[in-house]
Amino acid sequence: MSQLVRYEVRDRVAVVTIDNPPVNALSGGVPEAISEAVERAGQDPAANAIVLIGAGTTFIAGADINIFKELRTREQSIERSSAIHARLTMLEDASKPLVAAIHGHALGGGLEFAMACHYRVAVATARVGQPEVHLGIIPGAGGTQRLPRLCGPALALEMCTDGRPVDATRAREAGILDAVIAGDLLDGAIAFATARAAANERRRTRDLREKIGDRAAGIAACDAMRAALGKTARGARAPFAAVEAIEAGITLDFDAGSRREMELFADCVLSTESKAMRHLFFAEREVAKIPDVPKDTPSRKITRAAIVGAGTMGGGIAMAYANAGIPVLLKDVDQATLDRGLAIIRRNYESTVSKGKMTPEAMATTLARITPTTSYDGFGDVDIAVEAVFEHMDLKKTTFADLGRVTRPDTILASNTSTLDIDELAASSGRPAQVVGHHFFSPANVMKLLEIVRGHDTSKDVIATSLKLAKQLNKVGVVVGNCFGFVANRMLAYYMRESYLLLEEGASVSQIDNALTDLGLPVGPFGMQDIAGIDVGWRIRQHLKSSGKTRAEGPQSAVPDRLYEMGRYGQKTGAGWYRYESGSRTRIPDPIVDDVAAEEAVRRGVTRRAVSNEEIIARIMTALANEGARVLEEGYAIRASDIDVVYVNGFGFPRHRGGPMFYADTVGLATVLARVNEYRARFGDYWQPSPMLKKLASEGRGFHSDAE
Ligand code: T1G
Repeated sequence: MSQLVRYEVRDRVAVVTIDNPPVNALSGGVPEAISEAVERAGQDPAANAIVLIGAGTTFIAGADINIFKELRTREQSIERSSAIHARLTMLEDASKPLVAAIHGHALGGGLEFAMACHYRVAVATARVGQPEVHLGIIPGAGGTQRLPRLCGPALALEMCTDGRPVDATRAREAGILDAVIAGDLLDGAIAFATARAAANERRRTRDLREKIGDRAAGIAACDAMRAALGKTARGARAPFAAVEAIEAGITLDFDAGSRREMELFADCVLSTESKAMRHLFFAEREVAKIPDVPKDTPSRKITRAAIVGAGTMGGGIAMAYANAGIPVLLKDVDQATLDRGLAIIRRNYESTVSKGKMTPEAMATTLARITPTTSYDGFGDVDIAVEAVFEHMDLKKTTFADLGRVTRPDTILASNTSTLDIDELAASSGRPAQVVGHHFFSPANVMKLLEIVRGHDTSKDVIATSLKLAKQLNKVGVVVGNCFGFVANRMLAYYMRESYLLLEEGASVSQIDNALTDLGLPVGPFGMQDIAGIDVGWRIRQHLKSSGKTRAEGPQSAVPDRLYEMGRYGQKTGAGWYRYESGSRTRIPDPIVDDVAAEEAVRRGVTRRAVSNEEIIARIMTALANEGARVLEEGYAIRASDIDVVYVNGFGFPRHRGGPMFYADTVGLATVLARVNEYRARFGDYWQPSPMLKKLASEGRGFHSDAE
């Protein structure tokens, strides 16, 4: 018997334990060893029943995602799926009651193995799910056929299209689980299995059809889900494939439905969409690995925090801490400013409660964790103090000098600056080793990204603590270097430069935004700036101008500054790149902006022309990739995949495109380089190919050379 699966008989029940740390993935050899053990139990006179259980922290977290890169052809994928389907059918045909005992997670292939068992029991903290769409695939081992047989089409459609796991209570109520075990899981499972054996009961999931119910109603549920996905999937294909497979389970028999699932799975697993999303799965785990900050670097526990600045960002950050259960002081200069900030926080929670995503009790408890103050009293007791005042260097330096004075010597001092020099702030605190950038993205209580900006003297334990804190705040922490705009905003400047120039050349605001939303972004460059505020960008440009710098080389379009001078700051002033009816966030194209763009084109001697959506995407994505290559070669990002994680979690870059660097690989770096050179010839020398881009293109490699 392989080391990956253990076999023993306890109380006349064969216990088959999967032991493939860290998450009992169905890596090579595991499915085979499970079948062998179940077969052995079938012939073992000492056993009346069988329990399948996971060692360590979880049941089975699914197929080993690494294996998918071995799949090259549709036929190969279907052949592999057929083998796993046959294996699960064999389990289902076991001659003795087979019970899956679930703790931690039963995800993807893990839940599929459990559903091929005759019964499923779990501890109350267990979660079960089909998260395959997060990898750009669908369940490939019968999940789309067995799940609706256990819980009905509606929940199966929900679970297979949003990929979120459900908790044990809901799974029990829905019929996915047969029992929730209060005490020891294995003892409970053995007792459950023994009772089934005594009653000579075995139930094959594939034989069940009752829960599938009325065929027409099932098809209608599929159509309704397709309609809903039309609004939410933003171009991803896998959720639609999951609906199609479930529909096959409703309209066809088990074998035909399974066949359809295998075909749809094969199409998905070979797609660029799936490669992009699998890339991100591992990329979001790689970000926590910092070459010179080993996993065992001591980190501190963050139990109390303080935020300076109760504006949009400060308020959102305070909510992120309070949501994570961490009491937080929220300071601002005077009561009126504080009250304005608190009112926004309260409104945000009330809106969450009104959507049924939070109970009024939870809102009260969470709000109580936020203590407003106009003084530094209590700052001596906090483990971290976050500065979130106006993006103005002198104001921030004063704040850091204060924080260096009022907090404990070991308190971490973090700045939410989105562009300014962390080392300059660190110097003013008097203890640079404790200073780090924690750049949140607006709205800070929602956006997943936390850019952890490492200063020259930031200590390793502050970095290790920041990474752990990011997880505690339910964020994805990415460690980046200290250059102007760090990674996210430094590259964004090129994204915006090309957007402004394309506007002057003849594209419209909505054409450019629609081209990016068609690619899968939640909002285009202009819609995004209207949310963040045109005044924020203006202030950063003024700061740079004061030191003779610009955010990106090349022509600086005056259009955004002119909108600022016209008082058009975006949603907050009812007009920006778009105009907005009072109280509405619906973007209405405004010809005034096109007029300003046309005037600036004349002023810069630009001939306006029709611009295609293809050119818009090519220019913007090429600018992002080229600047991303510079960020990498200058060492401000550790890996290209870190940049992808930054853009996916900070700006909603579509996951099914993998991020700007992965996207560039799918275009091909030779093409990206050719485009840089084409634009240099057409627009000017400010288009300079990065040496890394040239090198990789000449070697026929990608930014993720180890990628599939
Ligand atoms: N395959 C390979 N490696 C995996 C893995 C998997 N399924 N799941 C986790 N790992 C690695 C991960 O990269 C990390 O490695 C370590 O385990 C710990 O993970 C046939 C086709 C279970 C909720 O999508 O959601 O089944 O960085 O940091 O926070 O139809 O892991 O340490 O080197 O995430 O405690 C479907 C994926 C597969 C679940 C635990 N299953 N995993 O979270 O740990 S497709 C999934 C998770 C499939 C079938 C289909 C989470 C977790 P390293 P971690 P965690």
